[in-house]
Amino acid sequence: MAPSGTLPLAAAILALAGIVTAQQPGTSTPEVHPKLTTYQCTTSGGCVAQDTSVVLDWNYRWMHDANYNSCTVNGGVNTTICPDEATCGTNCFIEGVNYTASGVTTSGSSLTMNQYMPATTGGYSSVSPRLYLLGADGNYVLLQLNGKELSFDVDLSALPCGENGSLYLSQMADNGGANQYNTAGANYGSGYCDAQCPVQTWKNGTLNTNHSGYCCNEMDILEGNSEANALTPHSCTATACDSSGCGLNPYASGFHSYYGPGLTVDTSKPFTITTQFNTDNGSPSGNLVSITRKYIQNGVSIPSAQSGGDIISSCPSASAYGGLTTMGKALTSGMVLIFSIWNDSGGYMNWLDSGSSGPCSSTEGNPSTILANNPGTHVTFSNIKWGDIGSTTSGGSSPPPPPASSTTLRTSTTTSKTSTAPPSCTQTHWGQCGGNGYTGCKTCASGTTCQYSNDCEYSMNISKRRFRILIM
Ligand SMILES: *[C@@H]1O[C@H](CO)[C@@H](O)[C@H](O)[C@H]1NC(C)=O
Ligand SMILES: *[C@@H]1O[C@H](CO)[C@@H](O)[C@H](O)[C@H]1NC(C)=O
Ligand SMILES: *[C@@H]1O[C@H](CO)[C@@H](O)[C@H](O)[C@H]1NC(C)=O
Ligand SMILES: *[C@@H]1O[C@H](CO)[C@@H](O)[C@H](O)[C@H]1NC(C)=O
Ligand SMILES: *[C@@H]1O[C@H](CO)[C@@H](O)[C@H](O)[C@H]1NC(C)=O
Ligand SMILES: *[C@@H]1O[C@H](CO)[C@@H](O)[C@H](O)[C@H]1NC(C)=O
Ligand SMILES: CC(=O)N[C@H]1CO[C@H](CO)[C@@H](O)[C@@H]1O
Repeated sequence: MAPSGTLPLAAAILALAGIVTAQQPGTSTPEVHPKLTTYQCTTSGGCVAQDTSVVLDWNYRWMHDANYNSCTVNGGVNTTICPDEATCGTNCFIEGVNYTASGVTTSGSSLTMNQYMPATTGGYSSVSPRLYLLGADGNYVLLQLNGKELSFDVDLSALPCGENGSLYLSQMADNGGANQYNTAGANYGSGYCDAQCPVQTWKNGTLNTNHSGYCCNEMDILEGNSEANALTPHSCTATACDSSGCGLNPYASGFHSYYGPGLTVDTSKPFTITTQFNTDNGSPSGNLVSITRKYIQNGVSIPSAQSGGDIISSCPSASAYGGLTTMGKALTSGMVLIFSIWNDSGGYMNWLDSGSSGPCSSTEGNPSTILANNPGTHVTFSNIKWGDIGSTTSGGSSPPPPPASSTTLRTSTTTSKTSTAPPSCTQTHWGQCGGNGYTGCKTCASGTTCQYSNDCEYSMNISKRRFRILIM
């Protein structure tokens, strides 16, 4: 039977964990963490499988008192049950979750997360899971990535405009903030923090009576969908963060034909993303000086869109927070690996994939549009590996050499857009407007811009979508 209400949360959780098979049916759920094999790699020893699993965030769970009354009400708490931290900790029990119903499935080294799941009442409900990587010891795995790299495969083909499939790091406590009021800790997904300093009902799993935020360093390795992606460090002090961050998004950098379905990084198929945290002395003890992004697809290494590589080597917006040096210290002490899938009913995820950030219209990220067209929208992360620089992938073979005439085309995109052309000409839609050695007309017809097309030509766009279909 359920433990009496006089037991502290500590004893209650232990009791729940010990008697899961004796719970009253339908009133509580055992917490069974889905296994997700990950790999730690060294240059000398190769990659070694880790006994890891994922745990769903604390806020997604049912918390109730001994009479099965919910401790939470409409975004806050029932103040009779939870007048203060100690009483709340004594009165409340937190439940396990059904991971399948929460949109989470794993198989070997692969994790799939769904935005929507069929509802028992018909239709769909938005489940939008957020998960943390848990070690066999019941604490979060702390990834120490300063001077190291992280690689994973991702399949974003089923994530349309408006979705945000994320794999990122936050500097959470490895025990989820477990204390005398919160003995469930990391095993029940407590302790979330990030660089938006979220104000949560529970802070570190303990009632947040004064509604204070919980700021921590956040390293967004991937926030993306099939149309756009961003790599963004967000450094923090104890009480404030670089909330906007200094992101790297190929589309926002002007490379409109680099990332997307059928493009150079073809998001209609899985690909590998490697992110390297480079230090000034090349070792994990050095200061973080740059972050490099690499892509491999079909075993072939994909050259960066920009000459010099996709690299973040300065972060002006973070100067008040110690910039990359702060992030390097967080990566040295260790950060928790987080997976999530989001939609955005307020802003339609325009910050990620619309306007100057991506090709999506400002409205197609409306969750009701996504639900109508893509109720099965999901993201799959697999083969997560971290360790010495160069140890997590075979590197990918070099791409075939491009035709000699196009070798420097990529770097000339910006030039072709901005260079002034003879004023007497106007190029027509789809006409060439730039490129290596091109000296012809570069003036765009009204309503069009000159955009990188492929390694052979540049052309005027009619519409972004038709333009992209043409070059596929
Ligand atoms: C709060 O909890 C008390 C005690 O279990 C219960 O009687 C009351 O109905 C709850 N209030 C709400 C708003 O759920
Ligand atoms: C978990 O949820 C899935 C999907 O809703 C359901 O099929 C399954 O029976 C549930 N498992 C348990 C143990 O209740
Ligand atoms: C993804 O986008 C949503 C909506 O803007 C945002 O709430 C969420 O924090 C983003 N993910 C990460 C990892 O920041
Ligand atoms: C969260 O808990 C950890 C571990 O107990 C602690 O180090 C950290 O200061 C706590 N953070 C907050 C904001 O309570
Ligand atoms: C909020 O409460 C916590 C713990 O009770 C305390 O450490 C913190 O200083 C408080 N913050 C504010 C802004 O009052
Ligand atoms: C061509 O692309 C530019 C930049 O993306 C956009 O502002 C313009 O509206 C497009 N032209 C047409 C006709 O769609
Ligand atoms: C965070 C967010 O905006 N989530 C929304 C996802 O879409 C569903 C509807 O499909 C909304 O209810 C959620 O609020």
